[in-house]
This record gives sequence, C-alpha cells and structure tokens, in this order.
Amino acid sequence: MGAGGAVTDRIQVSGISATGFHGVFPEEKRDGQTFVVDVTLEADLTAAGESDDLADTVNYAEVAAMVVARIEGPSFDLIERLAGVIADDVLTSDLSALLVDAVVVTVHKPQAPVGVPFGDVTVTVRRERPLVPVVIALGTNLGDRYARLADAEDALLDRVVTGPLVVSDYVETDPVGGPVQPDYLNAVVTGRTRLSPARVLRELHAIEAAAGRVREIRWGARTLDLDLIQYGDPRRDTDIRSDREWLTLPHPRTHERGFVLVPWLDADPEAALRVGESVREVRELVEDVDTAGVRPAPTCGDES
Ligand code: A4P
Ligand code: MG
Repeated sequence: MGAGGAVTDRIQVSGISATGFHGVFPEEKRDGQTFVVDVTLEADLTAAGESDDLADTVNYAEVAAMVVARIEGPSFDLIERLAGVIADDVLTSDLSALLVDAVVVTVHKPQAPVGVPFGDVTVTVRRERPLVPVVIALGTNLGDRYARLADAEDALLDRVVTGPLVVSDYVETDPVGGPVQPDYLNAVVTGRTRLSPARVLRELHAIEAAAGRVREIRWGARTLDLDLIQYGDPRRDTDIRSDREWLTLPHPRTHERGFVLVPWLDADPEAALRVGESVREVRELVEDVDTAGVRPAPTCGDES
C-alpha cells in the first residue's frame, strides 16, 4: 500500500444549486443559468462517530454555503475552472483542516448551450491536499527496541510519508512519568504527507497496533508509541492547531520533553515549534529543558 491507502469515510452534499454567469458565450455571462454542484469530502469520521460532536466533523451547511458563493461569484469561462476553484476553497478552508484528505467536485450545467437535445453536462475534479511537513516522535521500551524503531520507520514511509524520511539519531532516555519502567529508545522523524492530521493519527495507531501496542496504563511501558508532534510549518503560519482531546496539535508536552526535542533538533537543526502564541526555535528550547536523562543510544542493536 502506498502512503495513505484506501479511504473509506465520506461526506457527500449533492444538488447544491444556484444561478451563475459562467460560460464562454456573451449571453451566458449576461443572462446566467442554473449550476448544480455535488461535493464529496473524503474525510476521517472516526472521532465524530464516537463523540457525536459537530466539532469533530465537517459542517456540510458551511460547505454548501461556500459552493453557492462561488457559483454566484465572478464568472469563469469554463466549468472545469469553477469545479477546481470550489475544490480548492473547500480543501483549504478551516473546515477541512483536521479531517479532509481529498475533495471531489462535480459541476452540472443542465442548461448549457449544446445545440442539440441533451440531458446534462458535468465536469468532475478531485483534489488532494498538498504535501505538508510533519514531525513524528517514536518511543519504545519493551522488546527489541531497535527492530521496533526500524519497522516503524518502514511503516511510516509506506503509509504516511511521501518522499524522503529524515530519521534522527536514536537516543536512550530515562522514563518520564508513569510507573517504574525500562529505559526508552526515542527518535524523531520528519517528512511530508498528503494525509490529513486525523488520517495520520489513525495510521500511527494502526502502526502501533501492528507492533503489539496495548493501551493499559497511561505513560506506562509500551512496545511502540508514535506521537504526531507537529503538522505544517509554524514559521509560515501553516501549522494546524487543535485542542481536541483525541488530537491535540502541536503535541502539548513537546516543549518540555528532552526525549523529543533532542532527537528533533538532530533531524532538523532549523526546527521550530509553536508554544502557546509564539514560535520558538527547537535549538533554544533544548537549552531550557533538563536533558540529563537523554544520552546517545548504544550502537549495539541486537536486543532479541
Ligand atoms: N492524542 C492527542 N493528541 C495526539 C497527538 N498529537 N499525537 C491522543 C498522538 N496522540 C495524540 O495516547 C493517548 C491519546 O492521545 C490517544 O488516544 C490519542 O488519540 P496514547 O499513545 O494512547 O497514550 P500515551 O502515549 O500513554 O499518552 P500520552 O499522553 O500520549 O503520553 P505521551 O505524551 O506520548 O508520553 N519517557 C521517555 N523517556 N520516552 C518516551 O517516549 N513517552 C511517554 C508517553 C511517557 N514517558 C516517556 C515517553
Ligand atoms: Mg502517545
């Protein structure tokens, strides 16, 4: 399976209809005609299915309003263009930020000047998210830790990251929080993804499960922990922020954790993290945290 694999959840709004002035003929631009639009959002609806909370899904009424604004807005010659612009509007809106992986838009022009009797003319476009930088932290303190991290890197390349994956040096770290437990092997990877943040999280959970992760005690020992640290670029103000409990972005404890900051800086010396309202250099954050419990990992990798 390539990065992403099959998407199963969808929200569809069809038959959104309004009068617009799109077309190449002067009378189309003057008189207008009815355009009908169908929008399908490929989105991860796992959280909404569990929470029953509108904040965990995409409000289709707002999507429909966005579509009507474009139909009624400045005229285009081609419905290909209208469809493309609507798809981009939906994909780049705040509504889509957390959940939407791709948008399919069909524009119908049932009164088009075709010259012969006909039923309908439609154009359909599909747009995916652009590639966005992601930072993922890896941790393990049970079993063959080196093999777990190597397998996780392969799985991330297969399912989440498109293009190169930059992997930090591994660090061995004293456990922070939780019960008495073995030392961790931690690493941070950076790369780019086309998946939505929600979809990335779902893939991380699937990779953890495949590594035999059992969620019993919070902050307890685990075969593999994958945390989505940051999605997007805070320096360009394109990072996605979320205060949802099931997906908090950026990961709320990153700025105080040597076991994340030290390997992150290694993977990306220019790294920056949003902390509250400000954007901080990871290089500076590392200087402010206690890194006594973080040391280079022994190179010997055989723990089987
Ligand atoms: N969740 C919310 N936001 C995110 C996000 N950005 N990335 C939710 C990943 N998950 C996120 O996570 C609990 C819930 O957080 C999930 O349902 C997810 O939807 P979990 O992985 O099941 O549980 P956890 O990891 O025990 O809890 P938590 O709060 O994520 O702990 P942390 O912050 O991951 O810390 N010490 C060392 N030295 N090295 C470590 O790697 N790791 C931890 C875990 C503690 N101490 C450690 C280390
Ligand atoms: Mg976790």
